[in-house]
Amino acid sequence: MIDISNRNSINIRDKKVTIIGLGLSGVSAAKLANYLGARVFASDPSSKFHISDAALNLLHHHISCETGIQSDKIYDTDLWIISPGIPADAPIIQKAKQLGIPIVGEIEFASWYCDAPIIAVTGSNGKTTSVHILSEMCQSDSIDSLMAGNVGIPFSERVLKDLKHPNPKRTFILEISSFQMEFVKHFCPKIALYTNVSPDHLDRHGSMDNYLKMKLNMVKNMTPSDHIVFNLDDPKIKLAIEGHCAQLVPFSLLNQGMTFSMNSNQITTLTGNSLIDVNEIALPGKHNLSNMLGAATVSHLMGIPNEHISHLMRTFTGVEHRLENVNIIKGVTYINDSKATNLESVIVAMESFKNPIVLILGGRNKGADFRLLLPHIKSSHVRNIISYGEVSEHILTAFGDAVRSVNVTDLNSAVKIAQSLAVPGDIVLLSPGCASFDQFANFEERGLYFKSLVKDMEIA
Ligand code: UMA
Ligand code: ADP
Repeated sequence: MIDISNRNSINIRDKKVTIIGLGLSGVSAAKLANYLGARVFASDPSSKFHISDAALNLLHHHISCETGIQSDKIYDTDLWIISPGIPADAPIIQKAKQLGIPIVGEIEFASWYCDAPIIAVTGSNGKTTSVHILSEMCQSDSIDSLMAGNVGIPFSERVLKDLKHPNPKRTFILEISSFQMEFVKHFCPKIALYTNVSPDHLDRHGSMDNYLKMKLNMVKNMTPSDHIVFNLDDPKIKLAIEGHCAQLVPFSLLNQGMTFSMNSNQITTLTGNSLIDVNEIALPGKHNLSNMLGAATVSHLMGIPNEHISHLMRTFTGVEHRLENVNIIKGVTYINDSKATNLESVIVAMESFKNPIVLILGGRNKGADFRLLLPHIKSSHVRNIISYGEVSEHILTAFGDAVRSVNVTDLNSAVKIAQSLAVPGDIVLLSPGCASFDQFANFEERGLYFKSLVKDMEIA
């Protein structure tokens, strides 16, 4: 077995390394391990086309693979690198543990070969938006920032590129999910950013405590010279990081005395000067204002000038599938918020609009209690709810007679009903509050399908 107890002396050359899962993370980790001289074997029980295709790709790099089965060859190894989709309680992991095989996640593995500073962003919502803002905000003459991680670009892929073509200005901006922090040993960002924590992925982690524990693994190796930037308005985060040895730097929409504070319509600096008028910020919603403050606080720590921070706030218009304005048809505005896969993001979406909303919820439930939406539905401008997919019956039961709701089988029918219910001035909001996997490969496919349905309306 490889001794991974000391990061600086880990050596995988000529060692047997098994990659579990041949998705994005697995393929990139396999290529990185192969480049570093390990004898790599990759395994994925799926025989889906993209997995066979990934295996072919690896075979071109002389990396051996198996797909469609998972043989005992996976246990003949010195190290396991696992993909984030594989839960820690999977039987194969239990067996590997019994055999004493060291197991690390893909982010942990890649971090062994990265000496560039890492800014790691996590939270239940706002991660992707924040890493996109940060990767632009933190560009300067001396910093070449690059995003990776849960945002869809494996960290291993980026690290391998930098090993081949070193860049002394590199800073990594990593989006980190709770899944990616299940097998962490040495991973240590220079700055960690916590956006918020609300119940999510409870089907995977079992309880809120476990979910939070995974989120905290991200900072477990940080020292007093590192910084944790956190949302002071989120009591769970505040409590969870209290007493951590790293320097704690809060941001807040509600409290004064922050690096950047809210003063009526202005964001002001510590010295009381105005950074920007809130009305000049391009992204809608209070939640995005919070994301901006978090990113600005991190950027300040990185030495980015205030003029550059405020410029970014003025010009950053958002990320696809997050409150994305698709089109206005016959006076009705269609919004694609397909990335809203938990209730917290549905709540902020509902609260971002002042016009009547026809809300489309649906997909695969991740263990959420939809009754928690009721007070927010009442206090926002939601007029109708259409639910579709696997969760639709569950939603109908949860809401009872409390709101006007209809349930249908699929998104196509949901959009048709929404179109018939909406009148000029209304907003049709796809903010599903669930995973997409019952009817789509991922939230992107769901969002693109929604946009194609809206496009068809333009033509009709
Ligand atoms: N697999 C097994 N055994 C299992 C489960 C899965 O072998 O028990 C195999 C599957 O057959 C599949 C492969 O593992 O072929 C897929 O691996 P994966 O699910 O870990 O997915 P990747 O393609 O490696 O993508 C992962 C992240 N996916 C997940 O965490 C589920 C991507 O985040 C991330 O962008 C990518 O790594 C690069 O870092 C996606 C995501 O949905 C966007 N994340 C969740 C979220 O944001 O809510 C956490
Ligand atoms: P993540 O990567 O954490 O899923 P995204 O930036 O992709 O976060 O946004 C996902 C969903 O959450 C979108 O619907 C978005 O409108 C909403 N959202 C973004 N930032 C926040 C926040 N700070 N608090 C609550 N919801 C948010």
